[in-house]
Amino acid sequence: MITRRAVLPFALAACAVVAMLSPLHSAYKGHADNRDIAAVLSVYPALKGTPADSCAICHVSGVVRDQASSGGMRRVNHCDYCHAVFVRGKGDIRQTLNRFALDYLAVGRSTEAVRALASKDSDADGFTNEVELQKGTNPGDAASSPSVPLAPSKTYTVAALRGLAPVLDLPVLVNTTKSRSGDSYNDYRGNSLWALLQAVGVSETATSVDILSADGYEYTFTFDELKRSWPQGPPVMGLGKQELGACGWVSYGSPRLEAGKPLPNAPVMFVFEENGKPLQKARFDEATGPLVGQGPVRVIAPQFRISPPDLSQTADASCSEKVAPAYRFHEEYEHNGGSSSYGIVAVRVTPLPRGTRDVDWQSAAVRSLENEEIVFFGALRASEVRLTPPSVERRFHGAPR
Ligand code: HEC
Ligand code: HEC
Ligand SMILES: [Ca+2]
Ligand SMILES: [Ca+2]
Repeated sequence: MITRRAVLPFALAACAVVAMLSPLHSAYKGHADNRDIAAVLSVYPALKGTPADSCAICHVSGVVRDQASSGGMRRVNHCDYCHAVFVRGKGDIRQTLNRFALDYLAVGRSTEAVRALASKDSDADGFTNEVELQKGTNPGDAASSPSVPLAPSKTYTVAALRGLAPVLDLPVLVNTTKSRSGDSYNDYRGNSLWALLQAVGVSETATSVDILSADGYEYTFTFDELKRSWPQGPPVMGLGKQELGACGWVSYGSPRLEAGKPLPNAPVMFVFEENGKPLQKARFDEATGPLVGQGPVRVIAPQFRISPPDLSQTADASCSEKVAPAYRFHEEYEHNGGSSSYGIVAVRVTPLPRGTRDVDWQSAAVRSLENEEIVFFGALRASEVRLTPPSVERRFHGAPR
């Protein structure tokens, strides 16, 4: 599984320059090569931090095979779609391209290509590519255009959100692939995401959610995954710095760990406190680009398949020799660091109601972090608005504007 913390060094260097100019939300920066985003932004610099500044204007989301979900298929966001089809599936990258991207490829995949396509209507929805980029709709998807109404949305302050469902307090193992912060057993206070979605009011047609972070990271959970409380294994003690010195990679922040005793079952949670301390509010680090801090709300998703902590994928061979084989890096272990995303600003409940499109959560991302707000949009039940407690701050845009 892919984890996020590890940003490639050259991506870092490139981000530093951009971030100093403009510490805004922008296309996710975990990849070595962002030349296509750069081409779009060099023609439209004012669109930095808007929906045009995303891999999604060219790479599609879709449905992929997944034995674990009911029906054997799952709907995934554009990030996971490419990782499933192109990275893990070793398929053709062109399967991930929409009609705008195919035109862009055909005319040379360059800044010139973006210019040349300005007055073309690649997806034949009646709006030119340039108008769509400027209005924040997708130039490669006919279902997204300025004439399509926004999906229903409700905005909550984090404080109000917490009050919508019982607060849980659970120790969870977070196993990362190659994060510098290692693996951890911490106590988390938060709400079951499924309980929150019930309180927000999701429609019967909804099957999954995309969790959207301020830095453009997207992660999809199916409702089947959210409904469950997942069994966890007993903690594996003795893998910290105390015992293994520089090779130690596991932190034991929870005071409730007992060797041999399984951790309690846990659902996927929206979390606001770790080991008794509120999460530090995420912000964009002007020097490096990526988000610093995880709050005010992050996801903690327990492992869906129990596996013990394992060394980082990039750990030194000398460290591997010091630990039992079961705790050396195992590709096949579940690394739930990638599903436990943070700096959350929006939740897309999918599939969107027919004839509606994404709200612009990107342009609002920095403000959402500052104001501690989260917008839920997509397959929401309009009738639920009246049922929401009066303390809850909300807006509802269901109708065409
Ligand atoms: C303006 C359109 C556009 C945008 C924006 C865009 N891509 Fe692409 N991408 C393409 C095209 C076109 C290809 C080439 C496909 C081919 O080689 O046939 C491609 C190819 C790729 C490949 C395959 C390797 C390669 O470079 O050919 C990866 C990986 C990729 N894109 C990731 C991303 C990511 C991640 C983002 C967002 C940070 C992104 N792309 C944004 C159009 C785009
Ligand atoms: C069109 C293909 C494509 C899209 C879209 C795409 N990725 Fe990737 N992703 C890749 C490929 C290829 C790799 C492995 C090589 C690399 O890091 O460039 C990768 C690797 C990663 C990694 C691991 C980096 C590391 O150092 O191990 C993360 C994290 C990641 N992607 C997150 C995302 C997120 C978040 C999005 C959406 C905002 C996204 N990706 C969209 C193709 C894609
Ligand atoms: Ca169009
Ligand atoms: Ca369109």
